[in-house]
Amino acid sequence: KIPRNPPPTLHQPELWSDDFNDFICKCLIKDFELRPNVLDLLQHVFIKQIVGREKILQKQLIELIDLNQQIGVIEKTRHERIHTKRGGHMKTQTDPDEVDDLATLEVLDENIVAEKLQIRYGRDQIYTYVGDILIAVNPFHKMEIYTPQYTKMYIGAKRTANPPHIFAVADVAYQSMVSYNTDQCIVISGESGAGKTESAHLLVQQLTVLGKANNQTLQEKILLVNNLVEAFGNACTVINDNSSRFGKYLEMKFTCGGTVVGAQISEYLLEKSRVIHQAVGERNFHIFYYIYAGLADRKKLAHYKLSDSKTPKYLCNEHIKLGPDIVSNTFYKEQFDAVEQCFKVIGFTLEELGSVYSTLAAILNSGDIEFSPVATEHQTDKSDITNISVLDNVASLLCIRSDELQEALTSHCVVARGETIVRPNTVEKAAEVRDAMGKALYGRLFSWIVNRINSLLRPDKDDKGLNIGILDIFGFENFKKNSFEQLCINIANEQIQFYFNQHIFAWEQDEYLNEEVDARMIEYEDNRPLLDLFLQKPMGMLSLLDEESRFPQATDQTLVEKFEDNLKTKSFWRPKRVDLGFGIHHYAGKVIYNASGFLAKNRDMLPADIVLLLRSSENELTRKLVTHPLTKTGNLAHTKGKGINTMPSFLSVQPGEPGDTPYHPRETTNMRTQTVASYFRYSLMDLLSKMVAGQPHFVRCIKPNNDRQSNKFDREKVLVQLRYTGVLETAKIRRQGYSHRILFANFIKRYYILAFHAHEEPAATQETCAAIMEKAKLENWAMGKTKVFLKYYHVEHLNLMVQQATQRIILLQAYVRGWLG
Ligand code: AD9
Ligand code: MG
Repeated sequence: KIPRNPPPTLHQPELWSDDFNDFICKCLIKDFELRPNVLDLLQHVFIKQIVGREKILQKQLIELIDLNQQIGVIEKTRHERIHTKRGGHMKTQTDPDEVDDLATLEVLDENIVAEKLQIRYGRDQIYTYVGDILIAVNPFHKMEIYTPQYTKMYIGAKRTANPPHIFAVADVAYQSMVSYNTDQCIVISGESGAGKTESAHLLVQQLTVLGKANNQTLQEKILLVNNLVEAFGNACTVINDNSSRFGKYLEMKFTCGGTVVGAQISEYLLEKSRVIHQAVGERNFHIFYYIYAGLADRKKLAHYKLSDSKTPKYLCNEHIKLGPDIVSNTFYKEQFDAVEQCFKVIGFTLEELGSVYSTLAAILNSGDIEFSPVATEHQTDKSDITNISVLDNVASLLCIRSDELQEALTSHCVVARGETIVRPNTVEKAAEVRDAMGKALYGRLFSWIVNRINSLLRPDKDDKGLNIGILDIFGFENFKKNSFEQLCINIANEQIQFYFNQHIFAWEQDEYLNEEVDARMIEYEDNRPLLDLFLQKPMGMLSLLDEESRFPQATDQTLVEKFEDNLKTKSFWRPKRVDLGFGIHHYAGKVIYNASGFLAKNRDMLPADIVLLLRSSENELTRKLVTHPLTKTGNLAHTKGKGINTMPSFLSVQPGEPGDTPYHPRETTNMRTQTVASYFRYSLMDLLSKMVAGQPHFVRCIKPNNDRQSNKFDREKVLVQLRYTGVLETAKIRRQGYSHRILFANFIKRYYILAFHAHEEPAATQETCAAIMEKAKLENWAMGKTKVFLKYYHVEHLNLMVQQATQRIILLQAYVRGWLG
């Protein structure tokens, strides 16, 4: 029976009579816990019309309750179905070997963890959780778990409803972004060949679906970005056929409502030296082989001055004799077509494409320029070019004058007491200049492509929006011979490990103390001393390297001696009987480096004569690659003869200007002091600042064997990785710790509808939060002084409740609106 006295006004529910309130509550509370929201619903859409319509209202309410019950039944069946499905062929709850989450293990030790992973791996269950962290063991074979059905299965699903999966990580990041209105950051780590890049692709794939791009083309473009930059930035190494030779932070841009609207990439530290030299058993960047085969296929080799019978020097490697094979390689041809397609879809013009190919061809041709010594009356160290036709080819491809190129390669200008003197280059020096030009052109071309992609995929509106960043850097490397590149790569990994530790252990434990939450402290391996060893100023390794790079007389030998004199820690040592060798005990193991070439690689000079010449090119792209803002100030005389190691102007635009990367440190400081090490340090800091701004999610890739074999699980190899990545400690802290710490006000803002009326404004206190948690029937959470401490599954449960509540309200509202016509 409906009581009389309905509320006098829509917005004054406090004036509603208690018995009317009670009645509605009793009707509705019976079947679901949505009392406040259903009240709101009634209040907003049809209470006003109640007077005189009690009979109709009664009927309609009964219908509404009916509908509500039906939705409840549907939800219940859906849940049961999912569970039965998993019980059927994925999971039997009683199976003691079945652990989706290592943090739930009764007994935690490294052997048990490795064993569980091995059992799962044997069943092709490559993903396992450690609390909220995902472990991905490389399957080394194609798996049928990335199909559209799987995509669908993981959208908005409760984590425990499905087996662990990389798509679930994408989903959690996406849902957190939308729910909390905060940027997210997914950090993928693991050694070379562990599966980081593949994981990054899968994340982008799932996120584009979640972000429901309203136009197909944008979705397609974003999916192609990775393929394009990887054609230029990846190469075959002894460890991985598709090894990333640069670090990549891909940010997917969303509106506040969660629609994907663009993407931006930051690239870090491309291994340019690979252009001119590859270690035994390794290859140059993929694109060189692709373009060679692709152009051959189109009978365009001659147009780009490439031979179909003689392999360019930069592609010859003592142990891989590719020879003319490249030309007929079908895989390369297909890849070339695919890359060209990527360029076109993303929006590069045909003219730009032509310039990109010319630049690549120019680099390949330039490697074949040969020099021989010329003895003249006064000088014996002059050099000459022996194959002028090759020189002409390079000049024509770069649209510069051949005689000027010859001049710039075989001589250099020195400015002494205001006078410019031309000095000849020795054969060695000329070859160095040639190689420096090849490396610089390639490095700059790569940056230009990335910048161009960024300008083409920048979101239309300049609104703040939200983003999810995906970090995929080169993995930890330990080769037979490790050089400057490996040192930088490993420092970057050291930094990422530190960030992980900070998040998982340090900050979490600090917070328990501050908030007076009772939790046992977990010991972990802190790699801070190592980071200090590398990055500290002025006595860290990179600073010492920079200092030494400034002395013209310094040699790689004096550099290692400097290291030895200044780096007094047990993580650094000089191995006996290794010339120029030094050892570092990284978090991931001991690596012996060879300092040969460190100074030159760090200085990374491109002679000013070459820069000036390239700036005179008739090709717009070539000019762009070397245009430096210094020309605008007319300040070039200072650089003449000294070499320029600055970046091209398209990288130097101020933050916020369209078309370019947000910063460039090299422009702001004295050019002569700018080195690869200082730039590297800067980019590392920049990367970290981006990462720290978002809420992190971690994916830890594990390589199950060194032979790239599927179904082979090398327990020792996995144990080492588990040990150095701190998986065991992570499991412990995840089991007993609280991964989410939410300020009272934020917590209440998000979850109050689970326990309060929509119009209520409960105080931001411990009591309010506790009321919500109790209402949600959750246990094992903790209350701090200012924050609620939750385990990851609490958050999941709460979010699911909110989501269900909203969905149900939407359905009921639609229904009620239907009555109202
Ligand atoms: V490096 O540090 O860039 O050298 P990554 O990026 O960690 O390395 P990558 O993702 O390139 O490794 O994976 C190496 C190879 O493992 C791939 O080329 C695939 O052949 C294989 N792989 C990795 N993950 C998967 C997967 N989820 N399914 C199938 C995979 N194969
Ligand atoms: Mg990779």
